Order: sequence, then C-alpha cells, then structure tokens
Amino acid sequence: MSLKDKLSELRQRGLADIKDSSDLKDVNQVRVQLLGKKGPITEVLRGMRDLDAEERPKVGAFANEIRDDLANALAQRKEELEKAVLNAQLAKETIDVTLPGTPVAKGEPHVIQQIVDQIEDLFLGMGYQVLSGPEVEEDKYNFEMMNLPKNHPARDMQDTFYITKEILMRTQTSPMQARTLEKHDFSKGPLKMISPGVVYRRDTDDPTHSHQFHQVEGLVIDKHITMADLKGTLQVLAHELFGDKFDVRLRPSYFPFTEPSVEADITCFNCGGKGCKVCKNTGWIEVLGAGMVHPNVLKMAGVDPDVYGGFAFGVGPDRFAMLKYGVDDIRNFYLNDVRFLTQFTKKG
Ligand code: 2NM
Repeated sequence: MSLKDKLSELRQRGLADIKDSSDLKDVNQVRVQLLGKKGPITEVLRGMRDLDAEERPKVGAFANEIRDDLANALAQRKEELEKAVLNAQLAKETIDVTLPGTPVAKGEPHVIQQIVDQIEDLFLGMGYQVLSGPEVEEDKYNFEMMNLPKNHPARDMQDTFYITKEILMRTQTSPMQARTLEKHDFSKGPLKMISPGVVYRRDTDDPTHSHQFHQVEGLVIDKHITMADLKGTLQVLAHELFGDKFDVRLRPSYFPFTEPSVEADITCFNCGGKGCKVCKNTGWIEVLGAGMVHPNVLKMAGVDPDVYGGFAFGVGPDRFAMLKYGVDDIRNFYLNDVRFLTQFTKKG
C-alpha cells in the first residue's frame, strides 16, 4: 500500500473514531492515539525519509492536510460534547418559578401571652413601666423583702422550688417590684409599674394547679395614693379584659406584703351576676389579689412609709384565660397541643 493510500485510510478510520467518541475523555484518548508522538501520522511522516525528493513534499502536504482535518474534527467533536454536558446540567438545574411555594406555617402568640399583651398595652397607656426580671431569684427579693420572714410557711420546701438555700424559682413576680422599688428615685416622680412573667410553685399539676404559671403584678407608689385609686385601676382592668358591664368588688383578705389586703371579684361572666354554677350562686368570681403596700415592704426597700405609700395587685392570666374561654383544665395551656392552642388564634 502506498503512503498516500495509507494516509487516506488513516483519515477515514480517524474520522470514524472521532465520530464514535462518546465523551470528553474518549475524545482526548482518540486525539492522543491519532496525533500523538507514537501515533500513525507521526509514523508516516517518519517514513518519508525513504521517499524520493519529488514525492516527499506532496506526501508531506497530504499528511499535513490530514492532520489538520483530524485536528479540526477533534475540536468540533469536543465542542459538541462540551455543549451536551452543559445542556444536560442546565436541564437538571432548571427551576420552575411557576411551581407553588412550600407553605410556611406562621405562628401566633400563645393564648396566655395574648392576655398578657392586652394587660401590658392597657397599663403602658396609663403611663406604667413594664419590667421583667429573673425567674431564678434570691430568697431576699422573693420572700424577705416581701415581708415573708424566715419562718413563714409560704417559704416551706413543700411550696417552693429551691435551687440552694438562698436561690429559688420565684413564686411571684413581686421580687422584680422589690428590685425596682429599691432603686427608684422618687424625686423624679412616682413609681408605676407592672411586672409580667412566669412563676413557679411546688404543686402537683391538676386541673386547677400548675407548677408553672403566669402572673402580672402591678405597683404604684407615690404620696397620697388611696384604696380608691386601687379600686378604680382594677375597674379599668376588668372593663378592658371582660367588658364595660363588669363590676368590681373588694373583699377583705390577707397577704403578708399588703395591709389592708383585698381579694377582688368581678361580675360573673356566665350569669351576669344573677347566680349560677360557675360563680357558685354568688354572682361574683374571684379574679385577683391586691392591697395597700405594707409599710415593712417600703421600709426594707429604703422608702419612707410616712411619706410614700401605694397599692399593689397580682393577677393570673392563666385564670383569666380559663374564665374567658371556659377552659376547665389549666394543664391544657402547657401541653403545647396545637389542636388546643389554635382555637384561640385568629386563624383557628
Ligand atoms: C398579689 C396580691 C397583693 C403585690 C405586692 C407587691 C409589692 F411589691 F408591692 F409588695 N407586689 N405585688 C401583691 C399584692 C401581689 O398577688 C396576688
């Protein structure tokens, strides 16, 4: 076979191999095979030494032509395959922007928090500060400064979660009031505050007891504050939470941190005051405790009880929520069952 025929056949076989190459690695292998140093073209060119001077340039030119043809075919095939790879990747990564989005569940405040928020808004509107404090408290603020001396039964291990002898889970939010009272500068004006938050009691959970519940305590200290100010404030609170038709009455009671102390009742929401099962035929429902701040509490916070005085109250948003929605088991609020909780949301 002449060199020329050999070259022609080489071109045909080469072009077929290039066409058959199925990926970029393949193309590269074919390129090395055809055009590499040990490839057939190099070999043919090497064999030209034996040709006569007349034949040599012709065969040389033909060999170059074939090498160029093969190189072009390789480049073209490479481009084709690169495009195919890119297209495959683009097809795989396509995002259909018309598809519906993944739904995101939007939360809403817990029913208890809704009531706390309502109370906060009301008192903020009347110029009170809303102050929260630590849930892990010192005995000093939780009991001592609240006029509950060392041997008081409420301080019993049975009723309080103690962390150490002096550190405990607060049993009310009044320690925050003691902390604020202690720091307040009365030359700048009266103290008006509420302290909302979670409190803890060492109770066994049952339908009406939870070892963790909410409290909002209020405190107003100034010169010339009277029990009438307390009653008026509680009336505003009852009207805000339950409605204008609700009346407030005060009954004598006892708390160590207030003197005199009262329990406040509101008109029974179920019967409107006529008497029913819910209010045990009294027409009234007990909703909060209050009183005029005990002189000892003021003294221990460094406030002169002969000059300053005021009222304090404590309400339980859990109990409010139970009354308002007719929930008969407080534990429902803390089980985080969305089927229960979504009943009280705008969506539910
Ligand atoms: C209540 C009932 C009555 C109360 C008293 C104080 C403070 F700090 F002035 F001593 N804070 N909260 C208080 C009074 C709380 O809860 C049923």
